Amino acid sequence: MRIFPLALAALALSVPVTAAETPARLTVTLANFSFTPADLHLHAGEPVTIHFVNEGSGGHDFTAEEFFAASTMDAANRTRVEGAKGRVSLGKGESRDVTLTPRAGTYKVHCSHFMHSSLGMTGKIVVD
Ligand SMILES: [Cu+2]
Repeated sequence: MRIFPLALAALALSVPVTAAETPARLTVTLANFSFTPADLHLHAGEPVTIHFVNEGSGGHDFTAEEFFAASTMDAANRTRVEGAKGRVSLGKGESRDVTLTPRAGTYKVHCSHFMHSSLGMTGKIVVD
């Protein structure tokens, strides 16, 4: 019966990983005055959930009109990015998840609050 634990281990390894069907998940932190990470690298056609969290002392947003317009998402997620505005607005301490499927391209990101982009709230998204 010494082979039995090995057989069990082999069985465990062969079980399909169901997590592959759930979207990849990443976090973008908004702060005074930065996005972390500032540059996102996503895979075209692969669903992803982006968890936006505002750790700043006031409101910030993640504005990427072209990125959100080019991405595929359902109506609920489209609402979370304020439709055509393509923006995730968060008050101090707020967070929001957006699930979408990105399209290939390079997109600019900024915070639309007055002066925030000049203070460092810019970034980019590369999808390939
Ligand atoms: Cu800001």
